[in-house]
Amino acid sequence: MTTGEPEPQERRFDHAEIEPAWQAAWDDEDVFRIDDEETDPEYVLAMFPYTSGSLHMGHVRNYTITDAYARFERLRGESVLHPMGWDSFGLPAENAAEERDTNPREWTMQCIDSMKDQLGSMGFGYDWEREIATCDPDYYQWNQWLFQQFREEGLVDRRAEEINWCPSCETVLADEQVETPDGSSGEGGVAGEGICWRCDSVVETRELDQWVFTITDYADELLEELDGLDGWPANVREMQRNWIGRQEGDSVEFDLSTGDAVEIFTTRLDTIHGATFFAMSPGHEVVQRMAEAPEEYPEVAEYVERAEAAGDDEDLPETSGAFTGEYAVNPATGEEIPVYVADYVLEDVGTGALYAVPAHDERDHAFAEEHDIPIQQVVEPAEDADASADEIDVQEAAYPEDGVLVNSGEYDGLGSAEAREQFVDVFDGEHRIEFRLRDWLISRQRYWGTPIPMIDCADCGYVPVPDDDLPVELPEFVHTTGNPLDAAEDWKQTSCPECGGDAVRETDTMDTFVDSSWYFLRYCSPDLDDAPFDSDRASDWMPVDQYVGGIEHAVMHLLYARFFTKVLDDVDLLDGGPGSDASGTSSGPWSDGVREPFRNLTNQGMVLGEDGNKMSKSRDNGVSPQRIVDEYGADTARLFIMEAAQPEKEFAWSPEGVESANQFLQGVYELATRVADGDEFGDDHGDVADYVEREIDATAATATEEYEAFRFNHALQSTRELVSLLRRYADRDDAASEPIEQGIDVVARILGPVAPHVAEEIWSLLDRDGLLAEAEWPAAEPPADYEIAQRLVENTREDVRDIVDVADIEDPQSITVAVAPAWKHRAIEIATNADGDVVGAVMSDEELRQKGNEAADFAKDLAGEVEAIDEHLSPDEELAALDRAAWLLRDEFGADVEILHAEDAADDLASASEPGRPAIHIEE
Ligand code: ANZ
Ligand code: ZN
Repeated sequence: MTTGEPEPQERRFDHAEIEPAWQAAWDDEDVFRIDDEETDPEYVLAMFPYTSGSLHMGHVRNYTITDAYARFERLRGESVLHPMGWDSFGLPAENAAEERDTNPREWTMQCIDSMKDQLGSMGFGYDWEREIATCDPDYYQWNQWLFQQFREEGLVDRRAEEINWCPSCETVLADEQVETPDGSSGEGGVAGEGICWRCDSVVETRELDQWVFTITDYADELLEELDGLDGWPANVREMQRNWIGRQEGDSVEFDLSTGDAVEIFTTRLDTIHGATFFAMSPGHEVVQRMAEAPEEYPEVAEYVERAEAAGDDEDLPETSGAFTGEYAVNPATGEEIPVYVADYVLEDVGTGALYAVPAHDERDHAFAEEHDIPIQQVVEPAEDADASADEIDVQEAAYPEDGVLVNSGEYDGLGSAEAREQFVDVFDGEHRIEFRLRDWLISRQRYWGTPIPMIDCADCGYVPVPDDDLPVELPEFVHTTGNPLDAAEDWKQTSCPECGGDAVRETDTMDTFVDSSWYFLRYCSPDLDDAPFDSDRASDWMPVDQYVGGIEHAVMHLLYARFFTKVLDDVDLLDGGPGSDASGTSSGPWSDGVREPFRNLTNQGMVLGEDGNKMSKSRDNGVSPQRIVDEYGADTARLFIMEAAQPEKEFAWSPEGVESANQFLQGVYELATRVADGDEFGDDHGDVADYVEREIDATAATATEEYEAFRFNHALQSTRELVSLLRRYADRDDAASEPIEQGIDVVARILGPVAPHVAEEIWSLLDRDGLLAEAEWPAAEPPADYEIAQRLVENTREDVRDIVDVADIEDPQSITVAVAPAWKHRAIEIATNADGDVVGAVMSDEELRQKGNEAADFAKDLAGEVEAIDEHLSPDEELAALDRAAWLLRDEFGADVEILHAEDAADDLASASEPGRPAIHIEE
């Protein structure tokens, strides 16, 4: 059988040859193009890349996932929208332009060219007709137009905002662009200490007039509709929930000895009798006024100065603060309590002022201990609480739970919740819902972004640029230390659209998160020149069915995109979702129209370096995708990545893993060439062939299920198992070509989404019609009784191994396997249906009673384990399953194998057999 076999060399594929060839073939056939007329295609989207110039492994992983899924859906007959574009505005382009003496546009365009090549060489299939770049005026004019829509809708504001200022980038940073020195983001923003996400400089605060989108108008809906996003990871929803940070509480006024009435916000109005001090943030206006009178308030002035400088050179401890010398009257007790300025009171949370109850709040407790302030308990555990009243010592630690009021005068004995409800009225307060979410500050004092389309006129104030004058295009780039738009004098000077007088253009550009908040809509109609997108088509094609990208976008990008989608619905650019659906949310967010952009979300895990650390330049543990493609080909890289872990999990790069992926693909290819050569195999279709064919069907079924669930690695694992079975089978003397060809055909189609070039190559070796990329997914019915038969075979093989082991058999000559007699099957049937008296039920059967003691003993055994009895096959089915698998035993032990019905076996063997557990006899 091995005569005339070609040299192994010739049976390997050359990735450098086949990959570009198949990429060109897909292109020629427009495989990835989707027609505008298509209705509701499967929308598969990867977060578009920032145009840095080179793809890293994180990109490759992200895009392999969506490409594999898109190809899978296409094979299943879906029309699939899988577009790609460029998040191409942003500061790095400006920095690069400075360093390289070029301009941001040129640099960005070069980056796009090169990244597009790299994506192409990975074999990713996009509809390039739909390519967009956010730095293209055809794109960003719609940012400007949408800005005007938002303004007319009352969602744009210009106000003095305390901002994070990076002195080295000379730009405002969003809170999320300010990182804590340990690398986490979103915590170092205004009033915290933090460093710039790009350059690591220490961030300062400044006050500046800024443009904002009032996203807080949508806070409630953004929060509520998270519940309906059940295709999103729970942790992302939780992060959004925390970011929005809804708090329900009350505000109450306290009179201060300064003469001010200061409003506080509390979620625990029930504890008001226990307030032992009052605290305000360093930025609170009353405190600021004190700080401006250092002769009167020297400690306040000094502390405020320290707090404002904090982060520059020193960090303030959590419990830092200063006594103001003033007192506040507690409206509940009439008592005077000392007023402090304290850093733990945040300026932009609530009202920036609070009454503190050290007995029931941990931060207040820590502060009270530090400053020797009394601690007064006013809540004790309710009777049904986990803790009992005498276990609680509030001098030691705060008791923060709800409970029953004590030391609260006439209100003693009242429950916390009732107390809160009554106290709002009693203390003339107001019930309030507060959000942590701030309005979205979109102003950036940088060049490489969308110019905000406003004109500043001395007489008319800020006037919008009329739609007809859009886009406001960026002027030529100039090298300067500050904002290049400020230096572009000719561009800046313009006339007022209202009065015609001299006026200047706004020189702020938009946060690039604006660009990415609606790009998924532009893909629906990328060339439209009279609207940002075709509303009908977008309403039909949206939401994105599968959105895949990094967890670093879990909060801002996803929240902003959700906000945009809701506003676009409200201004009738999209066609109503649940928010405009009178029947409310009971029908879920997807029932009708589009008010949420992303139905299913996957955050791919990190690709770590070989050393298990995050890949980074400084660690020098990065692996360049280009190098892997050059050495092994895109398919190998893609397969390795998809086999390494489920999409959400991180994994470490492994050269052995890459090697193994490559060998696997070469092995499949080699087997395919043997089938294609045609003369090697016979056509004798025996039991073994049946076994192989069942495995092929089972693998197709598993792959379908696992691909659907985004567990590509599981699908690939069973494909590997099938391939090794096919190879073992192919090496047998009695191998028939049909099952092998069928197996390779199915393997090619399962591998198609992940290793598309090799799969095409095999497809053409098998002489199939057309491109695999446009073929059909294999039928995925698992064979009848597959799992139970499989379990029987596995258990039997395991038992044989045990016997060989225990009996110390060196060279087994024959193995006899006897399946249980029909009567035992019958007994089990009766036993599982009996209620209560198992032995009675079994023995009342005429046929079984004739078996006498043997049946009685078996029935007794059954009685003890009737609950644990597994589903099992009939004797004939058991025999057939074992017959099909007999060759596995034969191969493994080099022995003759005989599978018998109990009725045909020796007595002792027959009586030892049980359904699901055949008896085994081994001869040496
Ligand atoms: C009195 C009180 C008593 C509070 C008590 C709590 C427990 P969480 O922790 O999410 O429930 N707060 C109000 N404004 C603040 C600000 N600007 N900076 C920092 N903390 C502020 O948050 C609600 C509580 O945070 C509020 O309820 C307030 O303290 C504090 F036993 O008021 B509480
Ligand atoms: Zn004017």
